[in-house]
Amino acid sequence: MFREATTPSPTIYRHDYQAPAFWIDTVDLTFDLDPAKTRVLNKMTLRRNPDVPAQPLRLDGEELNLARVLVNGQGTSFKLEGDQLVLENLPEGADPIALEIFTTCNPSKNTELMGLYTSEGGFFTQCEAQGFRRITYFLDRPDVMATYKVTLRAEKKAYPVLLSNGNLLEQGDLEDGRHFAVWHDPFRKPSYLFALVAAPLVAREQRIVSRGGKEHLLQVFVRPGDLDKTEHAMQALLQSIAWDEARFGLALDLERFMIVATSDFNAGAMENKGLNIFNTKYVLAKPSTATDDDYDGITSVIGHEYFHNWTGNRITCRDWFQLSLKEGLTVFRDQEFSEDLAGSPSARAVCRIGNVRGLRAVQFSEDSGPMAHPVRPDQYQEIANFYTATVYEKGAEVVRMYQTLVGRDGFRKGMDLYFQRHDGQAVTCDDFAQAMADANPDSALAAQLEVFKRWYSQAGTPVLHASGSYDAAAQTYTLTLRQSCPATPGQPAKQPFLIPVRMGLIGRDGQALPLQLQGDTGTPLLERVLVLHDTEASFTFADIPEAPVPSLLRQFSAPVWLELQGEDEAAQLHRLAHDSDAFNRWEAAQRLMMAQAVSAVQASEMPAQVLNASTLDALRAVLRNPALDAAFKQLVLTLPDELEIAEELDSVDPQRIKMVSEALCQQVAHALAEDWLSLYEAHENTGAYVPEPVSAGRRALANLALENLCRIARDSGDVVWPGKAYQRFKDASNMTDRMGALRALLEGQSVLAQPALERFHALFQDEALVLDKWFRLQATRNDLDGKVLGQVRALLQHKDFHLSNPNRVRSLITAFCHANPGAFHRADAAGYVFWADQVLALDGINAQIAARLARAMDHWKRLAEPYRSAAGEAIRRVAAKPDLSADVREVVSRALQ
Ligand code: 0A1
Ligand code: ZN
Repeated sequence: MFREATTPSPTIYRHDYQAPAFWIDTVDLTFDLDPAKTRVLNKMTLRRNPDVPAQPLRLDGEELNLARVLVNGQGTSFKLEGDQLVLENLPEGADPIALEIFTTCNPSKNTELMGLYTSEGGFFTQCEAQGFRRITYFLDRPDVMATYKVTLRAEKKAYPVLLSNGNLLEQGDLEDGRHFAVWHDPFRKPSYLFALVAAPLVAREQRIVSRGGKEHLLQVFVRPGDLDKTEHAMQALLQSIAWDEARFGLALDLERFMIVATSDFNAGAMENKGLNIFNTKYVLAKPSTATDDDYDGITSVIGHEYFHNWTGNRITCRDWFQLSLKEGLTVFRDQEFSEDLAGSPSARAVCRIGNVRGLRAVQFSEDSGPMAHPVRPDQYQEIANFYTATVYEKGAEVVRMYQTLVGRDGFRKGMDLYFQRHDGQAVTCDDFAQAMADANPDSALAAQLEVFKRWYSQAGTPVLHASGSYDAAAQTYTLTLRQSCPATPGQPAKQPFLIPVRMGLIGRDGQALPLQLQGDTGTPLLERVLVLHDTEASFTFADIPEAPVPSLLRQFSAPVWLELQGEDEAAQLHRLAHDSDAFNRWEAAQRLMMAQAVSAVQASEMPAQVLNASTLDALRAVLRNPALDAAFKQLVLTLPDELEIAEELDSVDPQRIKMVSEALCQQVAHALAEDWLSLYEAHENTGAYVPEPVSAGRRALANLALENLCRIARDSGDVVWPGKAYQRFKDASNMTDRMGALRALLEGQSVLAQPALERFHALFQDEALVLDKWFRLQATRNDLDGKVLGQVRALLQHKDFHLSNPNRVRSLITAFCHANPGAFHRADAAGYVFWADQVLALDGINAQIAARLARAMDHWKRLAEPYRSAAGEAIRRVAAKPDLSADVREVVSRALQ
């Protein structure tokens, strides 16, 4: 489908929100499903909104063929204005109005995968945020909530399963080999939660009885060959249901809860009421095809979509600027769910560290670039571009801060009040904040609610500057906290944020010192939460017998950069050795390594060694510490990567960073050689595969050790370790170990890497999700010989590569441009030429996927020459395309501003 040469898309502003002029109460949809021409009959009842001045009815529609419009059963005059259907002469006073609209659309040509589309012989829908308008004319906005009745008709043999939201009322056969199903969803919902599926699927089913004695049917629908990969998804769903009841008192409100997996999907999954539609990546798993990370991803996404049933569906968003109301809250809930499942304090910390790493890699980076926006954005051109790490992950940190400020019980009270007030409504982030504050009137949150709410309105990552001074005579320690926040697009100056700082003080012997704020009379605590709500504040602790080492921002209690002024390496080493907070212990190692990596990048000459001896000794001590878990050790020894190092620099030379990162990896491999050997031997065998944290940690550590042993072999010419890695690759009983061994061969630049890749392809050529891994591995491999771009180009021609499949595009093209900086940023500009070619090619197929790829250039202005000029040229070439999608146009024009 071709777009008109563009008039630039209008900007939508949050402050322009107006309630709709009409409400839609009921929708009765009938679909005659046909891939090339699907007929949609839409019968609605409407009424005027008495609170809004009288005006014509303007319905949204895109890519529709309009055949008929009837008002109260009669023909009527109408206009088509741009994408809107305008009805000016609706009868006055006689509510409700019966409106009937008949349209057709072409699902088989819908490569954008928004609205109704076909995939692998089935029909699927995706309506968030604005896909429903590609199905029928509608008030396609989240504050218009209706009840839906849906009749589906389709050929029975080709589409044996017919699903929509809610409860099945009726099904049966029709003439000519067709059949039908009628569904009714008793809950009022916005159009973005509508869904239908018609496809040749089979289901894993389970019946449960909830605490209240109600029966529910749970179903996971997949293609027939995939049924053996649905057990984990069903388990995760059962755990989600139990967790939401136990932790938040929120029960399943539907007789039937369905999950459907599809291989063609723009995002991870979608929380349509009672009919969640998932990317296969977040449903299908068995030990031979899925890694530990895949299993964890499934648990958290199944949880996420299920939790949306309350936070998103029962209470939804008034408008799309409030997206974080449902997304930030639901990400927080899925993170808590995963932590609660992980169990032990150490496994919880491993979860938290993983989430913080993700946040810093993606959201902090977003916040320092041209797409920086507040958690509640003020404007957008294309809402699809605002399903971001800021709205999701930073939004989740904001919700976490409520919990930190009011405590777990206070947070539960706030949630209870939120549902008491707003169940069934479409509301705003302010409504959530108010419920939290009102439920906790004596909290720091309630006292400073307006300051706290700046987290929603101000973009940018605040910097928390901390400095401490010890007064030996007075036996006091004074901690001074000061904050600043860099300018972001459209927001040159910021007001102070409310920053909860969870902290402790560590004595010389490594023990926690009791904390008594001067003038405070309560029992001293070993840990407390300080609240900074001004630009600067000082906190003095009494009865401190010796100069302590502060441990600040424990558990990463706020999404800020922490700068510890005047702190020496000894303090970092002390925290790494003794901090009772596992997060800060890990953080100490990261800071030590990062500081030395950054100075190696900035040094006029590349130093012989990146890390000093004391850091290496400390890392070795972590590896040898019997009290620490394998998973934690693996995280500590995961070195800062090229993207993380780049984030610390004002001027980025990607090739220089690549050299330093490579030197860092080689140094750690060699310096800890003995340990890698003994760790590998101690952890290589984890027994029968079970996806749970303890054995997963052992697998992760064994794989890291093997990678280091193969790196050592690369320098010494040893063939034993690559041989062992190849053997392990061949014999692996699970995908985690198989991928680990394959990665070790690639990192070790072994001659066995290529045969292993070929064997991997041959083994898994019928497993789409495994082929995605195969493409991704090759796109992200360490580019020591400068050949990766050529190989990626060649892979575009591979018979298994399809530009129309988002998972494949993300695995090859997006992974290369976003996650392999050393291969992408080439002095000859070939990476940028490739990027521009691919963005332009994808833009004609799927604008959302193209826009995501386009963001690989977000930070081009920080590149050193010659990269910067070449990158600018490539971006301008994309921007010059006249019929560019609104999605990509918004991204590239912001980048060029
Ligand atoms: N609400 C979903 C995310 C989602 C957003 C847009 C989509 O369309 C392309 C699909 C899914 C979630 O948070 O899981
Ligand atoms: Zn979500």
